[in-house]
Amino acid sequence: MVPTYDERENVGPLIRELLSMAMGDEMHVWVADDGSPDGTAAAVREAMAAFPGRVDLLERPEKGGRGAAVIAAFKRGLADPFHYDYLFEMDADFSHHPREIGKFLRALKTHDMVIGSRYVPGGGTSEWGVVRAALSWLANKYVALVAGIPVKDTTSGYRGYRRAVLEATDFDRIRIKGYAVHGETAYQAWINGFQLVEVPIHFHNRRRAASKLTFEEIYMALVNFAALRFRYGFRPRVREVPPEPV
Ligand SMILES: Nc1nc2c(ncn2[C@@H]2O[C@H](COP(=O)(O)OP(=O)(O)O)[C@@H](O)[C@H]2O)c(=O)[nH]1
Ligand SMILES: [Mg+2]
Repeated sequence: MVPTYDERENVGPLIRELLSMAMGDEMHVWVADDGSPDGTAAAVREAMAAFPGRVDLLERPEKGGRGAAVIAAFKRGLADPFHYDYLFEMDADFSHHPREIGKFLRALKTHDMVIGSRYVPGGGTSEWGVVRAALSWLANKYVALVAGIPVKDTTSGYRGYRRAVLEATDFDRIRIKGYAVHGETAYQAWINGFQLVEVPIHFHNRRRAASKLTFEEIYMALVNFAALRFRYGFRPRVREVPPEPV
């Protein structure tokens, strides 16, 4: 699942890289575009013609937030007759590199949910200013503190899930729309007793410098994280049946 807003230059190359990986035609790419004015959807349609049956485009009428776009895509992906075993989400601008997918898949053999983490050994960020790096680090410390979730990079948007994790996720309870959705989906997975693991990734700002993060989103995120424990409960459920390795 790749959320896009004004990613015309990136989305075609990303789809090509993803679909040229070793998984054969077992892998499909779903793009959730929010009516990008730059014509991202047209670039996706070109890719759909080049890779018939392997690319899907979910068009939403207006910019409604990264998190909401991915949720819409997950709902569609779960309902798809292909019955995907694993679902992933990643940014379109090559900040999240497709070559990491193999590592995610290996981790999904033994865990329910994998988060590409900048804050475990081997992970990191490049081309980030001091302010951006400090903000991200602080945000993650804050989430760990107020929500108690045992993950170092809760705000990372590069992730893989076993379908059971997303099937158990109550998407309609998530009221926030932007980047903070990451924190809430991870919290729900943890509360539901699923096993989370982090694998190191490097977050690159290579292809486009401008971020779409706004101050309103940051503020809303802080409020939302603080409320998680009260809305969902304090302690994770212990799952009665340990997860079957898939
Ligand atoms: N569909 C959709 N995608 C979005 C929206 N906002 C951001 N994105 C996408 O979410 C991903 C991350 O956004 P980006 O601005 O690169 O964030 P950053 O790199 O974390 O600062 C990119 O693929 C964007 O195109 C949105 O409102 N709707
Ligand atoms: Mg980016």
